[in-house]
Amino acid sequence: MAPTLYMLDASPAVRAVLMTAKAINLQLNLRDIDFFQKEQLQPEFLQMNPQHTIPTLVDDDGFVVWESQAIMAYLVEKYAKNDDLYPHDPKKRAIVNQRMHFNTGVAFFHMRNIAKAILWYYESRVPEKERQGAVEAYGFLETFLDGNEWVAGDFVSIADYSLIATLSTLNTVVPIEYDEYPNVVAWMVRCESLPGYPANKKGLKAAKEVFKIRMSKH
Ligand SMILES: N[C@@H](CCC(=O)N[C@@H](CS)C(=O)NCC(=O)O)C(=O)O
Repeated sequence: MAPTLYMLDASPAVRAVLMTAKAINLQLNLRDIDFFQKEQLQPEFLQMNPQHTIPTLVDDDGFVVWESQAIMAYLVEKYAKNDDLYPHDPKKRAIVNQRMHFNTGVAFFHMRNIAKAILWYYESRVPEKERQGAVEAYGFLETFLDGNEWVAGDFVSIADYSLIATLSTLNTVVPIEYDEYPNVVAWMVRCESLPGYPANKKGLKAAKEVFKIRMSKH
């Protein structure tokens, strides 16, 4: 039986997992979580993941793991035909991990705060502090991509899938200008041709719509 992914495809963290699964040709059993009904706070969900976040993965033997990048690493280790997306080479893996920690601690951190402000607290615009944080993240990524096609160097990794899920979503609320971040914009275009990228499209469109609707209501 396929692993089950608890999800909502507007979530960048979920889309990063969906792209990884597509890239390794892994079929997932998808289970939508209804945030409006606070399904993630129901006892059955909390029993699985007390941190009540999506994505959460349950493998066919009942093994549970959450945090998108932990899920992606697990899926590649267990189901991919090779280690291309998450190399075992210690130095390559260290850089992939660093980029993913950058996603969690910097880029996604601001994305989540912006989403919270607009979707949960009905703010009409991106809070200035978070906008500045997003712009700072773009600047860091611009330097990581100097002389590199992909975020961890000359190979596509799960860090690309994590970061493109976050950056493509951030871009809908804090636009990324080519003049200022040419490496980032060129990388984002390159990502669109990755085998997993189609799995980003539907949820990204949904996220963009929901931000637009909420921000125009003021
Ligand atoms: N660092 C986590 C972030 C997950 C996360 O923040 N998920 C949000 C949706 S994008 C969520 O589940 N929010 C509901 C909640 O916290 O109750 C990951 O990469 O999986």
